[in-house]
Amino acid sequence: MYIQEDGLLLDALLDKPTKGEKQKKTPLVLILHGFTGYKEEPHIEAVSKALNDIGFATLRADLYGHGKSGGEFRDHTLFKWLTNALTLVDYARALPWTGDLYLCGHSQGGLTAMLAAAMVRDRIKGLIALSPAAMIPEGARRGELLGMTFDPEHVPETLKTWGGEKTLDGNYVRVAQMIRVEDAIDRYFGPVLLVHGDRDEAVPLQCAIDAAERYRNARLVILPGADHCYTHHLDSFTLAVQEWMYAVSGTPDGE
Ligand code: FER
Repeated sequence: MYIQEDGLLLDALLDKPTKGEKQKKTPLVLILHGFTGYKEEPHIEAVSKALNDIGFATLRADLYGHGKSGGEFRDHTLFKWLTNALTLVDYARALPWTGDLYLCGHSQGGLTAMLAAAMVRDRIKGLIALSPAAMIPEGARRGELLGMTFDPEHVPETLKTWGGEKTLDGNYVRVAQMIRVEDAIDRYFGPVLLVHGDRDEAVPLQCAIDAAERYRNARLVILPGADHCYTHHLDSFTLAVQEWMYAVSGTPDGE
């Protein structure tokens, strides 16, 4: 299924709960993948299924320049991902059967969800930030991204991703330099779950610790031994999400 944003096609998957069709309205969680990620990654599929299993519908989409959606990887920016998130929120809200809406994102998608939550705070019931890459804006201002350094006052035309396999336009950096994560955190008052592995090789655990401290109503779950995508810890990861969802939403499947 494709969701249109102006001329852009976003390839999306909408999954209904495996049980809990009793109630009139079904709560829905929008799930955003990370940098170079896509909606069928194991940890994205795992959290989607875990939510479906306890009565939540999920909407996953490949974001600009990723997966099977439109746009080139090199041209993606956090601004573009943010407008994608707003489009997806509007799409979910317009479905006739949707009840409460939640935002969930992993890494750069987690940062995007944090920014979007501040913008649609009146429209969502909760925020789940998974290994959120909240250091990207400050890294862009300092000239430290993707394991390399550059002059932040003279942003390079292009940057290479870690292995050098992908090219990213300098506009990615210029956009990231404009974003203030603290402002987004301060503008969101609702409940937040942060999940982060203490063996994350891509995003420092400190990102989740700092965010959890600054949010008014946050719970932080640190997964011992887990890497950036919870490779060998998918069960403890999804259990943490389910437990928080039960606590925040009551029991959508009526149990
Ligand atoms: C970086 C570290 C991590 C970075 C991006 C990420 C653009 C994002 C990771 C992810 O979304 O999984 O330096 O620079």
